[in-house]
Amino acid sequence: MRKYRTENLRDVIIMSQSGAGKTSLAEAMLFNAKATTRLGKVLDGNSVLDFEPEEVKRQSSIFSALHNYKWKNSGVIILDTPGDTNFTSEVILGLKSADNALFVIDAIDSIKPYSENLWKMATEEGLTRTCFISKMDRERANFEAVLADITEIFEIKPLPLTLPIGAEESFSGIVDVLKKKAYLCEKDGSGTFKEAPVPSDMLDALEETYSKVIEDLAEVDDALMEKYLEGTELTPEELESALASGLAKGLFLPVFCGSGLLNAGVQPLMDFISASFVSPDKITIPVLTNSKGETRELKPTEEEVFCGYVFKTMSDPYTGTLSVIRCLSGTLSPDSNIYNAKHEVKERVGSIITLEGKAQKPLETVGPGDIFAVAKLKETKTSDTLLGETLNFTLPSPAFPEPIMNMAVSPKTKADVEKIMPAFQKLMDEDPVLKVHRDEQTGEFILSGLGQLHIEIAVDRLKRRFGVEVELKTPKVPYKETITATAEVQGKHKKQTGGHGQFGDCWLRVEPLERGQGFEFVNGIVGGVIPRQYIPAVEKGVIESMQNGPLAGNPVVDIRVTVYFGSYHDVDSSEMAFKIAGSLAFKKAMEQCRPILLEPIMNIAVTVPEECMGDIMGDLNSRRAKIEGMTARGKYQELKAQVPLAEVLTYAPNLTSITSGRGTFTMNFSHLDPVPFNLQEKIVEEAKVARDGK
Ligand SMILES: Nc1nc2c(ncn2[C@@H]2O[C@H](COP(=O)(O)OP(=O)(O)OP(=O)(O)O)[C@@H](O)[C@H]2O)c(=O)[nH]1
Ligand SMILES: [Mg+2]
Repeated sequence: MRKYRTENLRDVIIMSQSGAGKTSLAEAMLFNAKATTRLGKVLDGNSVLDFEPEEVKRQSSIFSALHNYKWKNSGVIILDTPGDTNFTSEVILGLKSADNALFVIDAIDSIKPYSENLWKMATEEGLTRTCFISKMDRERANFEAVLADITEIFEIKPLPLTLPIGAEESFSGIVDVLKKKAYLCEKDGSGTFKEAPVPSDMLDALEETYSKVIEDLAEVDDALMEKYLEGTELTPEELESALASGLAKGLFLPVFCGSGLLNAGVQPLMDFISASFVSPDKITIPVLTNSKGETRELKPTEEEVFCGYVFKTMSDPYTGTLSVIRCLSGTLSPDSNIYNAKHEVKERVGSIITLEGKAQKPLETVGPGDIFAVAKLKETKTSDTLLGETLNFTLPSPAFPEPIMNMAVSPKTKADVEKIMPAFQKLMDEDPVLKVHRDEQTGEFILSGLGQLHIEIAVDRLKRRFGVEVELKTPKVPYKETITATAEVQGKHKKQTGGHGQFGDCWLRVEPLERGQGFEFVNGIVGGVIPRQYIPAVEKGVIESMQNGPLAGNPVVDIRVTVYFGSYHDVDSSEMAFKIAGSLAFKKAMEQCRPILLEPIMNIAVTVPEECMGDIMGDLNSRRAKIEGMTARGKYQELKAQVPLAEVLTYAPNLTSITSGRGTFTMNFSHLDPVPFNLQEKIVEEAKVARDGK
């Protein structure tokens, strides 16, 4: 038996910028439906949705969290998502689990840039969209201003279905526009309300809104429009069906209002979710494809082959790894086999559980629209497609943003060094945007994420979940060294006191090459003054010394080394002796070749709203950037520049603050350039201090 039938299910993702009141609203919905026994509060740390220690500490969501409730014959599964830009991947993946998006916009801050981005994502994903304007009880709450922003920024007609009675301190309830009734709400969080006459000062506004809403609803359907134009009243059934159909087509944005914290104005939204949100049997499942480019279409029915999408992976300290899955078609029961179409392996399903915040409860059978978790799948990762038959067809995977913030992480103890890579692997399984690699030159582990907070949270989890402690540092710049003059020098290694001696003697010419040419070794020996078998040893000596340049210990590049003269000893010469001679000669030559430091120059492309362009240019100029050009992209401008890596190691938080989160950038390596002399002196000095300190 399934918990809810497909047509009665509603899968809802709650999304918007941070702090708008998503979790508080979700808590109120759960409480009203008696899915929880008390109204959880984010600030009190007792929200069932913000249950992870990192979330309690920050009083804000970091991970998407699931719960469900029953309301008027329908089962509603909600996914509360974090509104911080650092945790965008939770939303990108969450969008794959839901059919309906609930935007929570607060009546003070209205629509910030990140909500605008999220709006685009939900629209592209084809979810229905509804809005709840929260915090009507707070100072400076302005319902009308949010409606205006919806029209302008979301570019959709708002359809206010409830209006607030009063605002700020005097907020006392809501008016249901279609029913033309007022409800006064208790402010004790209990969710109780009583019907009251519509306040006289709201009658005009109500009539005006009512006519607009009816007109917008009539536009959904030609037959309705005809009736409306004839002046015939539309029946409640007609209005309800027009609401559902207009919502599904995205013709308008139904708007509710109230306070999540006070649990006021929430029930009309819950009624609407049950009555009008799209159920999982009405959706079109994205077309599945295989490696040959063949396609397969599935229907969202129980009779269809099972198809599930893994939109979340959690490592639970008790259950182990949990794969959280949205069922799109077919059914699945405990103790069965499924096929991972991405990795082409069979997986064994043990028990099937539902997640209610952090609580887990067993489920019998799951079908279309159900969201459930399965423990200990061996090969399954986030974004995989699971099928009921051995078929290699997969659902499209979403694109994730590239991580742009890099930090060096150094393990605190030796034990931590060994645990670090497996622990990172688990973190990356949970969050597909996080990346870790080891920089070959500097030897540092580099952790990359979307911003400072993303990385800090990953490090917190590394410690709490896997007991690995690390320190965060700004990554080192992988400088290189090269030369600007030619030198010819001798390197002689001679130890001939008693017994078998050592003798190697070579003359090297060391010359600069063009940028990017790397390293060339030339054998210019004539007449066998150094026997052929010792030449590779000389080269080896040079290459070894090149790893540790004379200025700051960086690799030396763009040089040609010619061995053109030398001498040997019949008995005492050896490969080792010539290697040492080669190394000695090279080091001596470097002193005479006027070495310089080279730094990586990056291509950077920054996309920002037009009005931020001046600040962005000014900032980049102060970072020694060379601006290359600008192109318009809608309301945004893309600026291309070349900038030294040293200046943009921590560019991400800076860009976020200049553009209030609306800017994005990408960056890749372009070439090496000499470091300006004054900076070179500083870097050389710092390297010397670091070397002497060791
Ligand atoms: N007065 C008032 N405060 C609210 C309301 N809703 C939320 N808050 C407060 O606003 C803050 C943020 O609320 P959350 O529910 O955590 O917001 P969120 O959208 O889940 O935020 P993120 O998880 O960071 O994306 C908390 O301090 C809440 O107590 C409301 O309707 N009225
Ligand atoms: Mg939250």
